[in-house]
Amino acid sequence: MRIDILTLFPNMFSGPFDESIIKRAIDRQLVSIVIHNLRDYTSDRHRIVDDSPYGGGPGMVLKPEPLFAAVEAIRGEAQIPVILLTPQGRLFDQRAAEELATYDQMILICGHYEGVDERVREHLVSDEISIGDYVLSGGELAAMVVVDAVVRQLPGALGSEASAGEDSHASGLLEYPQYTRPQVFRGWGVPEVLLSGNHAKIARWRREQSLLRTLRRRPDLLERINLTDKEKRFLEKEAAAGSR
Ligand code: 9D3
Repeated sequence: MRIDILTLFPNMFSGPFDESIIKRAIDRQLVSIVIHNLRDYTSDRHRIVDDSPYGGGPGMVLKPEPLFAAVEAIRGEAQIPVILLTPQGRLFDQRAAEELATYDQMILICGHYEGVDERVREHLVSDEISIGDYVLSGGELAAMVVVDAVVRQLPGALGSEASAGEDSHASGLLEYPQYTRPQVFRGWGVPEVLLSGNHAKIARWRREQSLLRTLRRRPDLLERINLTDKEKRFLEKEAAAGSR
């Protein structure tokens, strides 16, 4: 996979992509990530990328020319998804990450200022993504979140220790509690079942803990997954107990 990122702040991307899973994926040539400074695609003496909004109002708007020039230079004649990171986009979730992971190439545009010229949305962009309902200063951090979530889906990115399908959000449930040594820390012990060596019992306990945690913290997630009848009865019993 190849990911091109268009930004006014290319320096923001040094660091996050140089560590851990993304670095390994780059080293293994599962992905190549190319950061482009939008200013390099201007053609005026002052390298201007933004201007005040027609009709008046506060702030600045990203001009269309550098964005069109950059996208056209990258894609040539090919049809490649062009994704704008914007607070007005569709909410990014695990399903969206899995969908983007099927692409061979994509171009991410990081917005800034009050926004981008609407003609960019209408005639250049194929998809708009937001990473959540909070205000960021620009699309750069959102692009890094998207890249991280997508790259770890690529076959081979996680190495032998784990597979992306085991992620809690891939199962649709929150993760069960984890413990490691020491067995007693400041007087706090570890659940007996985890020390029992009874793997069937441990698996059952973990599944119940995942279900309980999801019920209590993210009941919205339960509506989107398939539970066995036994699991449904367990949760109904717990939901009734919890409301007492
Ligand atoms: C002045 C009105 N603002 C809307 C609340 C405009 C505005 C705010 C923040 C315009 C751009 C931005 C910068 N944010 C992003 O570019 C962005 C973003 C976000 O702020 N939250 C969640 N996801 C994303 S993706 C890109």
